[in-house]
Amino acid sequence: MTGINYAERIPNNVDLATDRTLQRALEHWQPKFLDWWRELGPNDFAGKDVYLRTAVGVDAQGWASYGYVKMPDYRWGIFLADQTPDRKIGFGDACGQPAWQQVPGEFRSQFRRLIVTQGDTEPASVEQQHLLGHTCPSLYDLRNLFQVNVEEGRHLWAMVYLLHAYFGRDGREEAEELLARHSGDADKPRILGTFNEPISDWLSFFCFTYFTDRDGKFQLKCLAESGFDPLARTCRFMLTEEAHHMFVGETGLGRVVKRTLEVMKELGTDSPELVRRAGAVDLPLLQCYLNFWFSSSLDLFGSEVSSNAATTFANGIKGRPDEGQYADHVCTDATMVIGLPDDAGSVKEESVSLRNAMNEVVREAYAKDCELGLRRWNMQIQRAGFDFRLALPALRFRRQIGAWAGVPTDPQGRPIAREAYEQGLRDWLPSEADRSFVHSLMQRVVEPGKMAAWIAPPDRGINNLAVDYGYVRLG
Ligand code: BYC
Repeated sequence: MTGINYAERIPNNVDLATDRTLQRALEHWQPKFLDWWRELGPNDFAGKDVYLRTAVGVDAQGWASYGYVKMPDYRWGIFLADQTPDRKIGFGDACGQPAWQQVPGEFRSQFRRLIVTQGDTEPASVEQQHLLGHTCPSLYDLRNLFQVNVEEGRHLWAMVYLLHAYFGRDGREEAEELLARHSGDADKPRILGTFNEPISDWLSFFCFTYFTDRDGKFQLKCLAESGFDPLARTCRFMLTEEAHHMFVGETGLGRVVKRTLEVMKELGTDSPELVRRAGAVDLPLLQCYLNFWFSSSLDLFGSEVSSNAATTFANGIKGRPDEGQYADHVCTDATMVIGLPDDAGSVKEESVSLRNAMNEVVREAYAKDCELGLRRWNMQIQRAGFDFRLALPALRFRRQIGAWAGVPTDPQGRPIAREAYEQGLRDWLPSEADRSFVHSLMQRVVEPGKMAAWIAPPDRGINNLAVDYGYVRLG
């Protein structure tokens, strides 16, 4: 089943042609998707050739081919990872029973809700990045933005396929709604908070692909464990594509740090003001951006104590990332100690059932993964001979969802007075002046191989090509 059929209107490896009703329904949705892409996808670049990768198989090796494509001609399709023969459900009350090939009726609405939430984030991110192409720091980066965008479009297809194939009329209606909600729309916003935040500069884009796409990685890993096999297989293949998005974020931020350190060395100072005057992103400013996007992305894991999370785990709907690494897959008796705010403005430790704490388990694993990049960047800073250290704020900082929502803490997670918090936010988050400074750096650079002054070139190009390759033909 690894081969993808590109002869059909909708490329797929699910034998779509054998189900005419489903095929027709998806072919009916396809032009609406294309209309949405033209309106809210990358603005103004529809006629340009972009050096993109396209999936040609679903096995981990050699799954992609590269070539110039005009984005509206990208072959969005339906690609599921190969079926694991005799796969068993790996967690929850049905642990050890055969995985489901259809949605069990009693879990239908829970599955629908998760698939819709997952699906909603994909077009949302494309909408958030609608205008970014105009201020690209290089052709290399422009191409990476577009690669991320077309693949988020494909991830939307992945969820729409599940809705159409397994949820009947409700599913078709939900698929329409995925194109009707829009990021930041006052009346019909996207479902999750972070996906309504504007991404109007490239520093935000790199933070988003570092932090928010990494939430994607963890949520997809949870769903890749699902007892509903088509969902698990879809997510497994999405994870293959997702890795590049996090690469864009990690290397993007690493290149910002590198350039800033070069400027600091040239100037012989770490003065933020002088670094800014020299046209680079000072490290305290980068720290503010990290604070903003990390704390926003933490909310995407839901509440620390969640009956939804307990139910989806118990029912075999959503597992933990890499569920196989745990010894206990049922977790009926296990507990977890969680720090919660108490009435006296302090922290109380509470032992809660592990099933109810599943969101926190995943959030903690995510935060650990986020640390890795910071360690690398701090090494760069240390090697350059500067004292500054970047740090992630605590999991409780600036939360809008869960037990810590609206509870004022400092970036170390210590509860503080509201006034001190409001005052502190001016230093901890990007201010209006910071954002306008970052916007002032966003000058478009499109000569092959050239980079904007605030970012270092990448170590290597795409698919073994040179950094100065013409990744997007703008002529
Ligand atoms: N903003 O018990 P609770 C990606 C809602 S990113 C607004 O606390 P639960 C990507 C929640 O929906 C991955 N609302 O949490 C990245 C619920 O509402 P309802 C996306 C929020 O349900 C970059 C209520 O609060 N995938 O792929 O255990 C680019 C109480 O819920 C938020 C998924 O998220 C929020 N931040 O878990 C492109 C996977 N957080 O239903 C793509 C699917 C919670 O009571 N989703 N709420 O009205 C899920 O697994 C779960 O829905 C959540 C929340 C993890 C989001």
